[in-house]
This record gives sequence, structure tokens and C-alpha cells, in this order.
Amino acid sequence: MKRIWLLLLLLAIVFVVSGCIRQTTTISSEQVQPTGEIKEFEITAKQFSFEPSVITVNKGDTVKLKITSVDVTHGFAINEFNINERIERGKIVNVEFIADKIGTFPFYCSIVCGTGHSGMRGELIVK
Ligand SMILES: [Cu+2]
Repeated sequence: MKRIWLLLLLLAIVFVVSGCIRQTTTISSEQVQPTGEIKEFEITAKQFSFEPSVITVNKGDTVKLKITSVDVTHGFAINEFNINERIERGKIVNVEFIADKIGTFPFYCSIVCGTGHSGMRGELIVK
């Protein structure tokens, strides 16, 4: 009887893990046609959030981010676009990339900045 529960638990874990993986799966095509559109966003990092926390663009857009911190040093990272910047207080960091994949990509603070650090995240949505 115990074995069955163990098996069910294992199945549940596999299910949850595969669900997490699917969330970050991206649809990409080899040929990306740039739309020629430039989407600019000013992002403010502070303990413990990004403002705005959701950025929406279209596939092929050139995305320009101007990121600043108003308190301590933060990080800004989007794994799928190989972005990982150090955002020091009061300095503007410019990030530019082409949104060449469709999907929802988490961005997050990559430098430990205090107790709420792990919750400091947002989303880049590419349609
Ligand atoms: Cu942080």
C-alpha cells in the first residue's frame, strides 16, 4: 500500500516539474524578420520590485531598456536573451536586443539586494 502512495507522489512531482519546464519553453523560428519597430522602456529597480514589472513587445521588435536603481545595487537578467547587467544606484544602464523569440520570459534581479531579493522579478512577453 505504501508503494502506491510513493508512486503517486513521484508522479505528482514529475507532473509539477514538467509543468514548470513547459512554461519557459519558447517557440522560435530560424528566420526572424525584424519589424523595424523600436520599443523603449524605462525600468526602475528598487527593493524589491521592477517598475514596470511586465513588458510586452512583438516578435522582431528592437527592445531598448533604460534601467536605473533608486536604492541599492540590483541586477537585471533575462536568461533566454543572455542579459545580465549590474544596476548601480543612480546610474542608467542601457540594454538593447531584438525580441527574436515568442514567449513569456521571466526577468529577475541577479544580485542579492536584501530580504525580498528572490521575489524581485517580472516578465517580458513577446507576442
Ligand atoms: Cu536582488
